[in-house]
Amino acid sequence: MRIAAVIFDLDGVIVSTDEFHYLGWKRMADEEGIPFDRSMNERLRGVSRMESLEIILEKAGRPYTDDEKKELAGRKNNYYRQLLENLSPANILPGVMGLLDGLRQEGVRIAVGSSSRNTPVIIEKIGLFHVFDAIADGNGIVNSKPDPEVFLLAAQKLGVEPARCLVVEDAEAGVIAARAAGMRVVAVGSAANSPQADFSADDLSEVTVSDLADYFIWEPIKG
Ligand code: B16
Ligand code: MG
Repeated sequence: MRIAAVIFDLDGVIVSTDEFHYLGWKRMADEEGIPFDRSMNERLRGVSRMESLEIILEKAGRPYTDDEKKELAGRKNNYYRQLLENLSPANILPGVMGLLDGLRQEGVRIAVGSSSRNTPVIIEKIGLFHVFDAIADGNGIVNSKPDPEVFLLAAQKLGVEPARCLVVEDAEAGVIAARAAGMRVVAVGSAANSPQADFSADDLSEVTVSDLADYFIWEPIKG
């Protein structure tokens, strides 16, 4: 199947906000006396805010009420938003701009597919708002990755059938979501070498449009 669009995950693919998520959760967990470390954090990649909290609370010494859970998730989000304050185009990860430019030159449509409800503020701060043809994020979906909903929404917004979309992901949950959407997958970072990925790399500085052309055939949608 010929590829007409590439859908990029945000945290961990376009920008390293994954580290800020970790620091926000870690601060909240420390305050609550809940054990939390970087290996547990790996399970939160691509997973929604409330589902992430439930994973952290597996290690809590007591049950939390729904109101308490809302407060904990809100507190973490405030810490996270403070860390986002200083985000700028300098935080765009290596290789991203070159790949976006190369895809544009091929006439391939580009989108963001992220579980994050903070996607609009992040894309604005890194100066890429004008660059994407569509943005699908946690504000527009009910089910987060590994459910395919966010990627199917991105494809719909792009006007491209799912089988002609390629997803770039750093989370195993995102790789599974992309496959469930019937899309091809490039896996980077933590998801590199995922058995379900079509192509893997440590990061996007190692991936050019011509590297991908050995695996995927570009065919822009006309009009
Ligand atoms: P928020 P992605 C995901 O973004 C993150 O990987 C995940 O760690 C986070 O919990 C989720 O967004 C929700 O984020 O709290 O900002 O709504 O990787 O799908 O771009
Ligand atoms: Mg991610």
